Amino acid sequence: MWSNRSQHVVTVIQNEISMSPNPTSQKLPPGQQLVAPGKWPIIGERHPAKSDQPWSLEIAGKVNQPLNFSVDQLLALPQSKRVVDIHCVTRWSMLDVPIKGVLLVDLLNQAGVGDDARFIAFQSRSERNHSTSLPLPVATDPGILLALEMNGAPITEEHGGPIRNIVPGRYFYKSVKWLTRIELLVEDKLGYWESETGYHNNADPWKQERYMVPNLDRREVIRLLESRDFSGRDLRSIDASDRLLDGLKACQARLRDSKFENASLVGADFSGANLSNANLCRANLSHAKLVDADLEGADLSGADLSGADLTGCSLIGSSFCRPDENGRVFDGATFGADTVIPLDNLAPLTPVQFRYVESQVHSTGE
Ligand SMILES: Nc1nc2c(c(=O)[nH]1)N[C@H]1C(S)=C(S)[C@@H](COP(=O)(O)O)O[C@H]1N2
Ligand SMILES: [Mo]
Repeated sequence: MWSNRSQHVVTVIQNEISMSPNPTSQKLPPGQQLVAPGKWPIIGERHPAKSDQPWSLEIAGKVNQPLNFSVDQLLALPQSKRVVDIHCVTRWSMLDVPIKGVLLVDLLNQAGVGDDARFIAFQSRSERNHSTSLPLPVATDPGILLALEMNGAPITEEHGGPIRNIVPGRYFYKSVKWLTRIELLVEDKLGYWESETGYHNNADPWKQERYMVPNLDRREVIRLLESRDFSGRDLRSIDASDRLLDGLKACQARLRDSKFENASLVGADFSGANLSNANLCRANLSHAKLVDADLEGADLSGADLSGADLTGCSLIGSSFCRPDENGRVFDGATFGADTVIPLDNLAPLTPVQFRYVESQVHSTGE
């Protein structure tokens, strides 16, 4: 009896706590500050590209039925309202901004998302063809609106009118102004800020995913990307997924816990680098030098290793394929006749991994 009662009391208290509005401090991600009321900065591009054509929004790519809408047609669709918090990577935030527009999922359902679509790109009608992208599961969150109104009025041109996508829970660079094209993709296509400036491709403000390298500032990241020289540097936990880094110099670089998923690293030099626990899935490492690299716990499933040199690298717990429960393997790395991987190096692999690599090296190499 008594214990039941006290449980009941506890439940009520918890409900009260969760239903009271979040205090500002709880809604402000780390490292962010509120803008003064009514002061909404303009960041990045200030105007759309000049055009004689009336505005249109296209849904294209991996869809069953490509679609095209005029602004009037979008306004005639059911409109949804949301109240969102906006967090810019340059550390300002605005809380409780009312927005109104069309639900992205409504348009996607109308177009029919193709079975092979995994990413979605949002493209602006702007001079530099500004764009950004998201994994499809993030984008189909019902919270994502294609906004036509903010703060109770049509979006002004400088803030992205007539229409911009608003992605709650990500830094504001995932919300493009002057949205004109939505493309469903099989492979991710890095957006403008992500590829030019090294902004993080996931952009979660609660994890402070600002730049691809934690603890480097914007200028340092730009310089790093331009130089393509990571040699000797401590770039632990860098996220360089999907990036074009052919010919990268990364001798002796400290790249523990890094992500190079799907990155293009043709001819890259990782000699002596620490790549322990790195994610190199589906990376193009053809003709890369991995001599004496530490690849312990690294995942190279689906990587292209043709012509790569793995002499002397440490492979404790490394993966070159994914086994399922039945011992079958998929997502195997590719090896070429010219891949150099001495059998001695393979000893620390698990039996499944060892068998996979050995079979590949023997079937292709002499
Ligand atoms: N077309 C376009 N969209 C863009 C940008 C841009 O430069 N061009 N900048 C992004 C960034 S970094 C931010 S913070 C917001 C800024 O939107 P605002 O100018 O309306 O505040 O737009 C995002 N969308
Ligand atoms: Mo931003």
